[in-house]
Amino acid sequence: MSEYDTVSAEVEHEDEIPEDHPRYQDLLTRHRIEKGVEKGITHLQGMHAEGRGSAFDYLLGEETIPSADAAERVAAAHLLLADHPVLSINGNVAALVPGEMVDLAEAVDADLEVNLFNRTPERMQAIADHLREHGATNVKGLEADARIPNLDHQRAKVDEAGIYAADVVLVPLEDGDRAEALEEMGKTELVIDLNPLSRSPQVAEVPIVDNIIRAVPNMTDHALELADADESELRKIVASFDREAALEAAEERIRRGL
Ligand code: PTJ
Repeated sequence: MSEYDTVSAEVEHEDEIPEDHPRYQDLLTRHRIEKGVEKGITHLQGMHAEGRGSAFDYLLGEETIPSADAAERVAAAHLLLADHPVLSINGNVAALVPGEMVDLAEAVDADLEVNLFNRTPERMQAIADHLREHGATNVKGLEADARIPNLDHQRAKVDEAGIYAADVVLVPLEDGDRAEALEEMGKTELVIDLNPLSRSPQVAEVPIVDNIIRAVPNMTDHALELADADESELRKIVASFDREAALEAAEERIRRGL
């Protein structure tokens, strides 16, 4: 199939997208976001976010670059070392990688917490149900009995026993001010974002510049591989990470294809 062959926009199920299509991952991603909007999980703005991500992914070569793979291993080590790790879920994350987030949570013994920019009770419930359909047993975020300080919008609403109490938080696909506020609370932040210049990866302890569709399963693989590692080995992996170098490597790849 050539890059210019098309796939019908009327694809009902993702199995209908041919895996040998040169833009398979992009088509799959678009399809999942579209279904997410239809199911009331993903906000319409999530489509814009997806379009931005897709452009960066195209420039990255739609592959996990070596610096991102290294960051995913470091992120797995952080999650394994944490006392209380939490994986934050928004409408794009829920549509793109629901089962994969459940698998990662299981591998590192983390909580899943729904946290939305465009928060409505209906979307909160739809996302929690969607995660449960994909195997989640305990979904946090609906209580919203605590607030992230210095943040004056809906994303400040968190569970006291979840993100509020977490020491390590995975923050995928968002625009930055919550990432900054969480950092001010002293939490270790792991950020997945295809745009290395976005505020969230810029403030993250571990910026992961990769498509979430590839990043999350790869983090789970690293976590399973590191499951028997002792604490000193995990600490060595964490200490060896250079966040500036990881951001520069991603920017170089995007700007110059290097
Ligand atoms: O579900 P809600 O209500 O919480 O809203 C979620 C969105 C995504 C709409 C909201 O957080 C938002 O507007 O985010 P931004 O500001 O568009 O930022 C999203 C970031 O994610 C951008 O930097 C994109 O490049 C990046 N991104 C988009 N798709 C992917 C991605 N990064 C990794 N993998 C992707 N598939």
